[in-house]
Amino acid sequence: MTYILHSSPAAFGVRNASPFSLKAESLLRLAGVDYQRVDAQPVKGPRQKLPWLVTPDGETISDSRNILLHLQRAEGLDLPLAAHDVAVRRVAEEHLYFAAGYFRWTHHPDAVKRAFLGAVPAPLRGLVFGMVRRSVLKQFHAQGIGRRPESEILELAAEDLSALDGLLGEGPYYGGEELTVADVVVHAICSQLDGDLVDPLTELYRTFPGLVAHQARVERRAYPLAMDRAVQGSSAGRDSATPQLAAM
Ligand SMILES: N[C@@H](CCC(=O)N[C@@H](CS)C(=O)NCC(=O)O)C(=O)O
Repeated sequence: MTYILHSSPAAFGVRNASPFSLKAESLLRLAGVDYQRVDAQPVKGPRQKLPWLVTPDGETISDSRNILLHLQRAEGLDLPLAAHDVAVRRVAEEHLYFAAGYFRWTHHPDAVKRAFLGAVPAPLRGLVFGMVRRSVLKQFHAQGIGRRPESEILELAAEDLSALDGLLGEGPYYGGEELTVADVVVHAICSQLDGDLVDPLTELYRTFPGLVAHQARVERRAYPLAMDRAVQGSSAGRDSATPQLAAM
């Protein structure tokens, strides 16, 4: 009776290199259910996006929000909404996410290719990656972030981070003493900012010590075992070797 999470691999010092997949994985951990991770390509998913989840009954659930709803309904996941939960999630997932993606895909295409398309045979890899990258850059253009100079993207990201930091306040969580959905979402995005491939954003992110501490706090809640936290290069596990986690 195991869930199968189709998601990104661990890469760039992040346990799961897609924030939406990392969010889904944290939710599975917090729900306390058994799951296996499978590295997958978005194009194979029902909505051509990662993540998707196959339940022990064989039901396929796309979208991290639907995964949340399923775990709340079917597994009794007890994760309330913070007062400004939706606002926090939208800033993180519908804006800051694109800024992080922009730097990753424009500054580090070779590393992205290795991480996401390592399983594609070498002669085809460049071709496939070219197609995928063009489609991703088109999304950045359509969303708007891809039309801005980098200085402006950084200004907007600073606004996002400042808003997330302000709403967190003294914390320790967005729900005060209570862990909420917003915490899991912010952790998932900030873990990507803390990774290796979004350089100017990483520097910016680290000027928000409240968010950095929050990321580590949520990491400890969702991945409490020392071995769980050992992801090379991430602030959560800098002192440990890279483990093989789930299906990473
Ligand atoms: N709303 C979706 C967003 C999922 C999403 O954007 N996933 C990205 C990876 S982080 C993806 O699969 N992108 C591939 C593409 O757009 O082609 C969710 O919450 O699961």
